[in-house]
Amino acid sequence: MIRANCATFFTAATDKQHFPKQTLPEIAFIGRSNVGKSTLINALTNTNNLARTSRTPGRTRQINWFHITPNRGSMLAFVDLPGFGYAKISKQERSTWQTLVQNYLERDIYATLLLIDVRRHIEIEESDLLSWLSERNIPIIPVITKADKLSKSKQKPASMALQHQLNMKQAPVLFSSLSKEGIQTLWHRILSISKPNK
Ligand SMILES: Nc1nc2c(ncn2[C@@H]2O[C@H](COP(=O)(O)OP(=O)(O)OP(=O)(O)O)[C@@H](O)[C@H]2O)c(=O)[nH]1
Ligand SMILES: [Mg+2]
Repeated sequence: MIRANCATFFTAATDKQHFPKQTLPEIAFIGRSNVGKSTLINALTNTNNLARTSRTPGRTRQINWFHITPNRGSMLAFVDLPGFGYAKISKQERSTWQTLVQNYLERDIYATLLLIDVRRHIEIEESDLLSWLSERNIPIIPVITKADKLSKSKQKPASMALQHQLNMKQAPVLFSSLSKEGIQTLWHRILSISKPNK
């Protein structure tokens, strides 16, 4: 079984000046507000509150870096990004968010986990991100979150529909924080990321 032997908060930033120097391969958790990014970081590291989660969308307003030592492979950084698509914020806040995330996406990101709620599909924000990441050859692992919100019989069709939309060879990973399904599959996918030649 793959797990994190050690997982600690490293630093947070609300602007580019405070981004840490890149010392570890960074795995970025990206997705709509409230999709479950912080929850997934906690599930992968088997913690309850390493990353702060909330029922209120727009909880994570900064970028948070966590240092992770898996029991296999070398150290990684998990990077929890603030979510996009949250309607109830001011124009000012939205533009601050956009600048922050755009600046982050300029970094040398090792890989991304793109999270999509099982009840939704790819919208403009996700497809913009997908183009940005694939142009830069940044590997993307799609994750379907909140699998428990759909019955077992509806999960597979939802996953296939999303895979089709994404136009990817590998199926997205189905994750539920209640059942914890998907955690081992995700760890395997993270640790076996092969980087395309740049
Ligand atoms: N039922 C169910 N609820 C989940 C699951 N994952 C997350 N949630 C809930 O969804 C809400 C949002 O989770 P977060 O992890 O805070 O979401 P986030 O993507 O980090 O949100 P922002 O920081 O606002 O961008 C919380 O109430 C979680 O408990 C899941 O797999 N199943
Ligand atoms: Mg969050």
